[in-house]
Amino acid sequence: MGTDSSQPRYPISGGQRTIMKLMMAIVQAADVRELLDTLIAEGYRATKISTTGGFLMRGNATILVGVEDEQVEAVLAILRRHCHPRHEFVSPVAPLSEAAAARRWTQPLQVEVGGTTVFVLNVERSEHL
Ligand code: 2BA
Ligand code: 2BA
Repeated sequence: MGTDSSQPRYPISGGQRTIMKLMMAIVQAADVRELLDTLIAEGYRATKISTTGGFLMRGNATILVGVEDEQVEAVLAILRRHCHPRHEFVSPVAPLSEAAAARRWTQPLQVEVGGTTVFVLNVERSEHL
């Protein structure tokens, strides 16, 4: 990674933090553990929110990582490494969303889920209070 993970990525004490981007990554449940372990081992801070995919209505996770601008690419590289695309078969009797169910499938449908969908948002201000 070329960074020294023994150094904090931003001041640990209270006050204003230098986070400039909030990365929101929607990841499959199977990838969460390894991904979080790696992020923390590499010295990033992260928060996991349990979420549900609107189409398949299956549990997934949204990982929030607040970082400095120049760390975005490194976190994307970690996400690429740990979030694996998988093919899922969706049975017509599965509890799909109403919109999906309205298509009235009679055959199992194959969808490719992930690796991950990532949103990178600008952060106006970040405080540790
Ligand atoms: P789900 O909404 O449960 O979608 C699971 C997978 O089903 C998707 O994988 C995609 O392959 C397929 N799919 C979703 N909507 C579809 C549709 N209207 N028609 C046909 N196939 C459809 P991914 O695209 O990899 O998305 C995985 C999960 O990431 C999604 O779960 C959702 O929770 C989230 N996600 C993806 N794109 C998003 C977005 N633009 N905004 C918010 N969440 C998103
Ligand atoms: P705090 O820094 O007050 O963070 C509390 C919780 O806020 C974190 O829980 C995490 O869920 C979220 N959080 C903080 N900064 C974040 C960021 N940049 N991006 C996304 N989420 C963020 P935990 O991860 O369980 O951490 C609990 C406490 O452990 C932290 O309190 C901090 O005092 C300490 N800590 C966390 N990571 C550390 C590290 N790498 N080195 C030393 N101490 C750490």
